[in-house]
Amino acid sequence: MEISLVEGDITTQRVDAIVNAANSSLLGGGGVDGAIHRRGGPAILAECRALRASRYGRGLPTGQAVATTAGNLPARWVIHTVGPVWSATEDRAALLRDCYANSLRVADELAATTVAFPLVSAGIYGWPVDDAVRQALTVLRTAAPATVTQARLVLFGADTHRIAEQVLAG
Ligand code: AR6
Repeated sequence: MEISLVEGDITTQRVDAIVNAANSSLLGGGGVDGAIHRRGGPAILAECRALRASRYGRGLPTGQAVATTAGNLPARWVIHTVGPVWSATEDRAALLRDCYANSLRVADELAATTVAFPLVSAGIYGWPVDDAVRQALTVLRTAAPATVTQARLVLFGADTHRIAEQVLAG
């Protein structure tokens, strides 16, 4: 799988699936989640509500992923995942890696070939940007998905993009 880093807004990416850094409620929020629902329109929220009324009555657990339509976005699907909140005292990195691994698994189930990821947990959930990039790359570099051939990590803002490039370069 080819991995690329781009600076930009995930809602404008022309890929099969974009990943949303959601919360367990699946009912929207700020950051990437807010932007996706705003630009994608009400069809996304309608499918999220249906998921809450069926498979995910208690919400989507941290580390898991589920797909909906992408509504009016250029992508075909939104894959919602829930990152862990950063903790200085507890190592939650395995849950953060689960977000990437499970999102890729869902993308494969959809037969997607191109997927764009935001830097899950690195905004409102407080994860340090450099380590968030490291965890993302750890999964993306070792993954061997069936249909996904391109993974794009979309970094919001020049500073975040620069840090990600440094981590990628090792
Ligand atoms: N495109 C790409 N990246 C973005 C965009 C965008 N349009 N907007 C923000 N980012 P966050 P989290 C970056 O806060 O930390 C929501 O309320 C941002 O700069 O979106 O997982 C949810 O409902 C940061 O680098 O997600 C949850 O309650 C990264 O995306 C909670 O926030 C992730 O920041 C999830 O927090």
